[in-house]
Amino acid sequence: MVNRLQELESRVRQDLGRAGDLGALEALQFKVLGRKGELTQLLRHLGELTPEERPAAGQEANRVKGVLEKAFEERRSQLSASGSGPAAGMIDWSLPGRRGFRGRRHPITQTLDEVCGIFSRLNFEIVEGPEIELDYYNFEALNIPPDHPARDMQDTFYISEGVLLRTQTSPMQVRVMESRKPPLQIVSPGKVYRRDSDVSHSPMFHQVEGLMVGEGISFGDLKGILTLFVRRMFGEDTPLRFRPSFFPFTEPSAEVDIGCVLCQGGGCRLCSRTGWLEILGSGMVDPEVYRFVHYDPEQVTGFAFGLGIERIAMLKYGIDDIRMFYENDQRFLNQF
Ligand code: 2NL
Repeated sequence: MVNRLQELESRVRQDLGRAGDLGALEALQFKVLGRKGELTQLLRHLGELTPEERPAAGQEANRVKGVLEKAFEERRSQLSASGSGPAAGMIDWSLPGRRGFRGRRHPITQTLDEVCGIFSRLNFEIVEGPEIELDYYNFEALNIPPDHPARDMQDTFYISEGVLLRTQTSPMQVRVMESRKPPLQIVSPGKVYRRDSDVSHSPMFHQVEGLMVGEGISFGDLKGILTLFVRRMFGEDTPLRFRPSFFPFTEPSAEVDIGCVLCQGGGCRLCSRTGWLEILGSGMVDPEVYRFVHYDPEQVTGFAFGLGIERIAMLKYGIDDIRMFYENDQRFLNQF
């Protein structure tokens, strides 16, 4: 037994010298000192020895185990120091590296930036303002009467008496008119809030409103600017129409429809068989609104418009549930 232990010791010492990297060293250590290794196998036979032989063999086994463990440690630090890196031989340098991944803008942000970009290139200035607004700027100055359904607790998030989450971005435009003299050419993008929730309505959504005020601004200017916008946003050949409508803050008012993106005007479920899709509301600013900001309606005229970004993005990308935008599912977001 003592002989076999010493044979093992000298053979392993030779093998140690030949182990050229940490991987080989690890394998050798496992083969010799592992749970089913050679030394362990030898020790199994200790029990078969006579009581006289046993102490010497046991002592020798402990010695060999100790010196081999030390020898493995020494060889390990030798190999680590001479290799290239802290775990030389343990790293497979041929493995491909991890790919860095690049983030992207949310589809709503992309659409918002695209809309603002179009108006920006038409000389509109981008203005942003508070999401918590006064009833005065959100409703009163926009000629929305106290008994108007939009003012109902059912439709608006009130914070306290006279303070609310804005339901449109027009209050910022009122603030700008209040603080500057005409002419004015602005768009105000941002988040707005309404108590509404289904596949096409979310309690928070994004809006862009625009306003152009000055001497001699006409309905023709409204039609020209909005036609340019629709063509740049949806394509040069997009059919569009101006349809009479009503808003408390504009007179006359018009909604803009584009030919249905799904059926090209044939009639389908998306366009309720009309062949048309409403994409924005607009009109000539009501003289009542000018009273609140001390503009003279005899001197200046102008037009305004408002559009919902989620709706535009849904039509542009063919998305049928608004909630997809807010779930942050990577499989959805990575498509944009
Ligand atoms: C819609 C309709 C609209 C306006 C917004 C506006 C702003 C001022 C004065 C007058 Cl300061 N009007 N904004 C005008 C017409 C329509 O939005 O359907 N929005 C989603």
